[in-house]
Amino acid sequence: MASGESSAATSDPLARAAQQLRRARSVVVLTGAGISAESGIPTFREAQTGLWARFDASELATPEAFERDPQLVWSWYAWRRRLVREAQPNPGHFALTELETRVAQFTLVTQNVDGLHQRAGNRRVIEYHGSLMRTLCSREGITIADAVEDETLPRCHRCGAPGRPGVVWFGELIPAEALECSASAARECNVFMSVGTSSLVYPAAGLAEAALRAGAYVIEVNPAATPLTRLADAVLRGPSGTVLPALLDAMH
Ligand code: BV8
Repeated sequence: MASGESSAATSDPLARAAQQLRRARSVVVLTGAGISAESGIPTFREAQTGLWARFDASELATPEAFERDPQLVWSWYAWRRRLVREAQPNPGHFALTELETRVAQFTLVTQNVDGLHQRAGNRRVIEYHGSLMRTLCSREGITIADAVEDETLPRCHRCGAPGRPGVVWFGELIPAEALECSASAARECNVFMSVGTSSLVYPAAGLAEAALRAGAYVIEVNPAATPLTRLADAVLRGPSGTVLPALLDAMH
């Protein structure tokens, strides 16, 4: 039943969502940049700050941008790594760590590359778009370093090609294991919760649709509407740092 925002909810959507989570054997949570916003990390589509304000993130996060100016793209990621190092997980992250202990089969699929879910203590995290914390050879794909913050463009010790962050850029394929594990978890879950994502980027945004088709109860947590809102069974309109702890409290 698609209750979404249009129909007045017959009961409090948070209470309904908590009831579904209490009963669920299998839960999938998909997170986006919004869950890290309250940790001080700008979301992907918000205007970037400072030096990077004049750049569009979705332009920089491409193989073409790296090909054109590897130093510029490398500097952008070095800046983001410094932001992430200075950031702390927020109550929204910790609520998902708590949720993982309450659910028999819990899968956290994150589009974020900041590693904050792991720092908050979640164990089963699928990094759908890779991670800032790895540096790869741009030619061979092997890992050549960890989260280097130095602005100097690193070079592969084997072939001399420029180093690149271990993230998935637009136009690049999602790592096969992440793709398959997330898709099967979405098809098999009782509850699918989408948190802090604009639901614009595919194939990640398709996971909620796959869960819906398989009969899952879909919850959306976001202060704003997204293309998923009208399809969701429960829409929890607010910041995840407030909504998720309240949801865990309501599950008692
Ligand atoms: C693929 C890693 C097969 C890097 C990212 C043309 C050519 C090629 C591909 C395409 C094409 N047209 C379409 C595509 C497919 C493309 C795509 O979907 N494009 C979109 C823009 C239409 N997808 C791909 O390319 C994917 N690969 O399809 O391969 C293929 C290959 C070749 C050709 C065709 C197909 C790969 C996509 C991965 C890209 N990499 N990130 C990096 O981080 O630098 S995606 C990027 O967007 C971010 O990682 C982010 O995860 C993702 C989604 O953004 P969100 O997380 O949702 O963040 P956003 O800012 O958008 O929204 C924040 C939300 O939070 C908002 O809703 C806001 O309301 C909310 N919020 C704010 N505050 C809070 C909050 N919520 C809760 N609490 C708060 N306090």
